[in-house]
Amino acid sequence: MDKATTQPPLVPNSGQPYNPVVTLNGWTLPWRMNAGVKEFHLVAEPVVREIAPGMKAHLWGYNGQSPGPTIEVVEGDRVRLFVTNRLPEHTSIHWHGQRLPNGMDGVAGLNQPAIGVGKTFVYEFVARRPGTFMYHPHADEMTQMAMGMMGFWVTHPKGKHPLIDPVDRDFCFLLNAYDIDPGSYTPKIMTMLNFNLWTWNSRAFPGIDPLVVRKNDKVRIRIGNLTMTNHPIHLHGHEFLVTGTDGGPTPKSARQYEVTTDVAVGQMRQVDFLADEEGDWAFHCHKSHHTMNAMGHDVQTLIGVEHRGVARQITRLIPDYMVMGERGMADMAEMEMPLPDNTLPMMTGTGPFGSVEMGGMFSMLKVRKDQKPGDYTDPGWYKHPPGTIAHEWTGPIADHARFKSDGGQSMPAQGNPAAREVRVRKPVAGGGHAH
Ligand SMILES: [Cu+2]
Repeated sequence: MDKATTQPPLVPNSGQPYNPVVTLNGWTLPWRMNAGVKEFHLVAEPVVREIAPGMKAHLWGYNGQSPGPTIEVVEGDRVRLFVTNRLPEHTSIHWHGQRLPNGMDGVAGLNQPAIGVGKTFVYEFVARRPGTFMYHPHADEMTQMAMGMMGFWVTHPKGKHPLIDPVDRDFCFLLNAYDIDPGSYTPKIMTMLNFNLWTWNSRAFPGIDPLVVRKNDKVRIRIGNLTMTNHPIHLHGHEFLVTGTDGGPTPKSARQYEVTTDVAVGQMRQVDFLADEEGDWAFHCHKSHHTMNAMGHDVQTLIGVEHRGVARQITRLIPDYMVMGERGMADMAEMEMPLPDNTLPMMTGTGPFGSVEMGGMFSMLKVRKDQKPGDYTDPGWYKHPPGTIAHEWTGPIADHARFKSDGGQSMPAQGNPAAREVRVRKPVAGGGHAH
């Protein structure tokens, strides 16, 4: 694998047949059959991951990438996994969600000795239940997860399953997050909650590929969360059923239609839907800070502040000074603000109607009637039928109902408007924020 784009599904050429998944901005790990055992080889090692065009991160991952490649097996398969450690410290792998012998569960110190630097360990077990799983280290976890060590695992059902319907397209990806200061490359591993890059498979919008489907395809999306917070994942234009969780397929009586499903930390969610509405449908985390990239989280709110005079004085001290947030943050997506090297704009992405003003955990479900079966290539922007786009109204407008608040539309100034206190921090060479 030599690129960060979504690879077509890996159709099995040995072992039991199944319908393979498509890993968003990722790929499936090939295996080798050895006397009826499926053998995989994962190599834990430092990697460089392009988060989106214009930004690369120095991460740790597997087989050259963070997250590692997806592992796909079939219920009942005997699986042998070689794990080689090329990290600067010891590691282990936990097979999150699997039924397996206790000594194969991968918790260093508890179930096995840690895998020392340069060593190879072997794990072996039968993939007993079909479902959606993950793998990640269970040794110096705080560091190794913050550095991007994780991967997806799908166990397909053996033959027909009463609770797992066949689908036309089956996507999977992991939710992950990093704290990488603007202008730098390595995540801050001590960060507990305040991450600044919210990613799917270690990619941020506009670096996340769209999920491309054919109209009337039955679509499945599997999502695993290895960040430190929950993510309400929201799909536009369709309703889906949560058909599977960490514990396997959801009983039919417990399924309900939703347009947002919360994926808590350490959880997996599998959703199914019929893609029967053509268009480019937003698909994203509903926490609005999670659809933004770094830079913006610490900017002061200046909506309603009249500070042109102050800005002129500051500009005399700092020629590059730029007022942000006075009219909202939409300017950020359009203005040519000088950014430190290796830094993504806070809000970005160009659509057919202008800036999308998004970042982080955002992509699109692209539904097209003329998309070929098995074709995952981006069809470009949706061509809307005439008369179906919201547009400017220039005709007469009738009086509209509204609440009349005290003070009209804005609060009257309080206190002495002449007194102002201003704090200025000069931008530092090589990064940092300008306030
Ligand atoms: Cu989120």
